[in-house]
Amino acid sequence: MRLSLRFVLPLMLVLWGFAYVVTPLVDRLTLRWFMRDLDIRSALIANTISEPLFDQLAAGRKVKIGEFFARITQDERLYALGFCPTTDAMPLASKSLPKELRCDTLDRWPHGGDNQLPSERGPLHVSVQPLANETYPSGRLVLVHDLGYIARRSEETKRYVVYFFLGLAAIVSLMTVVIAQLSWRGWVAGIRSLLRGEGLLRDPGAVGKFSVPEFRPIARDLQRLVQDLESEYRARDESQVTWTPETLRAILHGELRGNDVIVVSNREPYIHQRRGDRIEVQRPASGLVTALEPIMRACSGTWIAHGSGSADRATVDNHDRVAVPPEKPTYKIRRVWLNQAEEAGYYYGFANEGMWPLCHIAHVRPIFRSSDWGHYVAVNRKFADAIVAEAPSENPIILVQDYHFALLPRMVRERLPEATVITFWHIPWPNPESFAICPWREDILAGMLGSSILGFHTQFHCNNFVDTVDRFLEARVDRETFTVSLGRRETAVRRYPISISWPPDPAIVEKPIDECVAERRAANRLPRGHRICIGVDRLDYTKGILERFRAVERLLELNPEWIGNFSLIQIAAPTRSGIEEYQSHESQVRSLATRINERFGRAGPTPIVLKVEHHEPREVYEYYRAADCCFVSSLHDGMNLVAKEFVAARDDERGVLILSQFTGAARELPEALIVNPYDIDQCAAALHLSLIMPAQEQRDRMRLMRRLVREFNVYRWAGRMLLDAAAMRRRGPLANTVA
Ligand code: ADQ
Repeated sequence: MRLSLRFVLPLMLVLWGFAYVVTPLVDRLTLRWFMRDLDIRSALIANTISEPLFDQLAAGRKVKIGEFFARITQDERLYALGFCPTTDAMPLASKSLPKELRCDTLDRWPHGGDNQLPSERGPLHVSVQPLANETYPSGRLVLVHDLGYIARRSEETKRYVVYFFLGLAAIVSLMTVVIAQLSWRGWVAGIRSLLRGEGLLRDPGAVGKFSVPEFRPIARDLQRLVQDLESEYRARDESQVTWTPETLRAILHGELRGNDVIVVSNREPYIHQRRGDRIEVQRPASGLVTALEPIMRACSGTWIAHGSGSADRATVDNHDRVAVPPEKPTYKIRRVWLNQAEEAGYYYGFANEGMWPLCHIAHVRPIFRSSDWGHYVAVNRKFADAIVAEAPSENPIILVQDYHFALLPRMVRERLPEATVITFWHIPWPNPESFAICPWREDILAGMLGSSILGFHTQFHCNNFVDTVDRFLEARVDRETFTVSLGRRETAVRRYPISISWPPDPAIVEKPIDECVAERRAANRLPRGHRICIGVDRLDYTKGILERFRAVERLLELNPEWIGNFSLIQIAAPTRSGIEEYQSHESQVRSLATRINERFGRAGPTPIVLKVEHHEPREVYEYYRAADCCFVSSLHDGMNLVAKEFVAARDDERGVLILSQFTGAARELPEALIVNPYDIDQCAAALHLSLIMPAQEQRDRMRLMRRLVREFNVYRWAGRMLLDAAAMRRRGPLANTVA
């Protein structure tokens, strides 16, 4: 459409110009030229015939003059000829002389004028030339030319001009199209690359070869200048940017030229479950899914994940794909199927009994079985196959998620060397001594170093990773740029603190706070005025649920006024229940809750309300909005999104966040009451403080935390990674050319 407009518009413009401007102009010009020619010609004829004419007149042979004139007018253009010896005589003329031309009316035809005379055979031109001697001092010669040939020639000229202009129009239109294409693609890219110094560095197409060595220093300076300008611009720009799905889309389409993104994670964002003869869609309780789902909605593309739902196979197409979100599909899930042995070995075994406790250091021993490792390797390869099959090009952007896929980056790099692989590690990275106990530590590190960018939530985890590589691999570690080079590939290790989408979905925060408080109290049979603290976690031993309960117990010991007036509502999503350690943790959590409730809850509401079940986000947010405080007591947590969700839910700027110092979130939210979850007395004091904190102080703290979550939302998290990936892709060719 755009192309045809570019072509047709100039064409129409030129034709319009031809019809209304050029044609009349050409007509007027040619007529004037011909008139001038005819006057000159007439003067010439007059000169030529003056002598024979006067000879005839002197000899008195007036009759012969008619014949003489008739012979001359056999010429194609000269139509008639006449001579007026005096002003009142009859003209001596050829028979064709029009009757209107009489000797007494010749003054009407001034010399050099536009002397046209209409006739039956078309317009005629009249020229009156003085032709005198002593005998006829006022003699005049009348020459009548046929203007028909002018019209014929003018038509012919016009025809050629039409051809000329049509040709010109076609050329102009084509050139417009070509220039438009060139200017947007080639020229702009060319100028950009020249600005970056590429043009000076190498022959086009001859990657790695220098054609103009003497320009190299200039090119390098130019490059540095452009890089400085770019980073300055970006730094300035980022501080002013409001990060939204649109910003993210703009980055994707502008900086990355609309490249489709492939996300790979173990957990899928939508699970289809069979309930009787119905199929239900479930959203899993997972921080990773919470963070990445809004990104995929913004960017579209493909999300590759394990199809774990009982109705997952029934809902995919022939290519194992399903479009989601179900209410308004914007991207697709490509499901990878695992058999029971694979799931047991890769997911429950190596990932969750080995890597998870290894990285969290939460006093649960990692278990490493070689059979689990075998499945872990095989499943990583299976996902690598899926990525290669789904890749839309040779150099896609692949976002690999988490500790389930430590080997995947390298496997993908071997198959798609031009791909940009961004790996994000959602859990902590331990110190080298702790990591050292893993029997396959070198394989895991080398696998991760297949990434172009490796992201962690905090700088502390980046440092730990780089220290670990330095200790166990023959790799070059550059601590200034925070890059690791293994073989010929370089991996940038970067901090990207994850977050949640902002603003929160209006549908989950629409219910007024008062209603949320009333409904949640009623649902849990708690009286009016009863104070509530909320805990929201997967039922995982790293989340410090036992420590949280102990803090409640201590609060009631130290401040008995809260007995019967306060409850901790613990929403605990069942997780990894196939693992023994998790089963034992769940029973510990249940029995501790029972013991504390028996101790303090006999007379009225129990101090701990334990709800071991999955809740939909809307209900979780209602709890956040109904609570006086939210207690996050993780023993170790990469970030912890519950803390950020609680802040986002409190648009009334009330409520207190109690936050473990061992979460990544604690580094971003110092206005929370920061606690050591192992210090039970400190946690009890924080609980007490949260219940008596003045409204103004709650507001001051909440306002600062809300500002941070708004600015550093999940779109910024993804946007920063994609911008770094884009910069890396731009620098890629240069990195090979400049030593
Ligand atoms: P998780 O360990 O899953 O994430 P977290 O960041 O707290 O932990 O996210 C949990 C998510 O699940 C939240 O969105 C929460 O609302 C939801 N959720 C928890 N319990 C629920 C329940 N009972 N019902 C419904 N929803 C529930 C991992 C890392 C974290 C890191 C995230 C993201 O362990 O440190 O913050 O990835 O990178």
